[in-house]
Amino acid sequence: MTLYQPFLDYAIALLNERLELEPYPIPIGFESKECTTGKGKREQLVVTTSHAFKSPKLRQIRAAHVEGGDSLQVLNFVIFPQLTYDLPFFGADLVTLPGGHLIALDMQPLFHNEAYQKQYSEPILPIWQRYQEDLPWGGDFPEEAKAFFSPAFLWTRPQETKMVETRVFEAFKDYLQAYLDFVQQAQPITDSQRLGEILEAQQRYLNYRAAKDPARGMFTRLYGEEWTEEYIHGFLFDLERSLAVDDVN
Ligand code: DBV
Repeated sequence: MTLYQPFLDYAIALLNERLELEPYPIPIGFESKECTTGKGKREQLVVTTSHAFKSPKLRQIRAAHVEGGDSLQVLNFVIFPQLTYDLPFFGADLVTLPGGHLIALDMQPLFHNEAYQKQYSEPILPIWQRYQEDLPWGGDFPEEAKAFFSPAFLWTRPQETKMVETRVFEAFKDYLQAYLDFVQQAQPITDSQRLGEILEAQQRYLNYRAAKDPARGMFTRLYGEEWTEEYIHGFLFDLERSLAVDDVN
């Protein structure tokens, strides 16, 4: 069973349809990584594949897809806009572990002021509202992570896999389409103070995600510390590295 493959297929097809998509480099050795866990009857192959694209307004569109049987399925899908747009990040963390499903879906804001919320959260609230009955608030959430989410943050722990295949999939489609509407409308920022604020907000977000990546433990157990740290800093959250390269060139 690969629960999140239809999500990934849908996302790539929609991005291709709506954007001028180009490939984004995936470091050698990170396109696909496998290992086996467990012994005897419990032996299980775990495959992690990476997918990455860019478009004129989006610096990096990337997905990490972990497939390890019924009790380990993960799709972490994030879009990082170019630093010349004030667009939010598109963030999807779709996680299935032995303990159940955990779903995070949001347009993660750069700023928390009223004007920003009006532009990038309010239009999403009706979508968020449509899913509250079937996908209610998932409880327990790291306090320090709250700064990185919007009022339209969909955070839920569905009991049934069927709910993931139906309502979560619909919510994912709605959020991604709404995000691409924002992208379509976005105009480049030229004010140098505003550009500075955008860079700072992107760095704050990226540094937090790289430092606190909830998948660090899982990846370290599966593939070792060296591979995991390189995956996090060299691919999943690569803004610092890509800025450093720009400085040299
Ligand atoms: N999460 C990632 C990446 C993943 C990933 C890059 C490639 O950011 C997977 C994989 N998320 C993943 C896994 C778990 C979670 C959990 C494997 C389970 C960890 C475990 O239980 O061992 C939203 N994801 C979570 C949790 C949250 C999020 C709140 C619960 C864990 C916890 O309580 O800390 N997504 C996560 C988050 C941000 C985000 C904190 C912050 C900006 O975008």
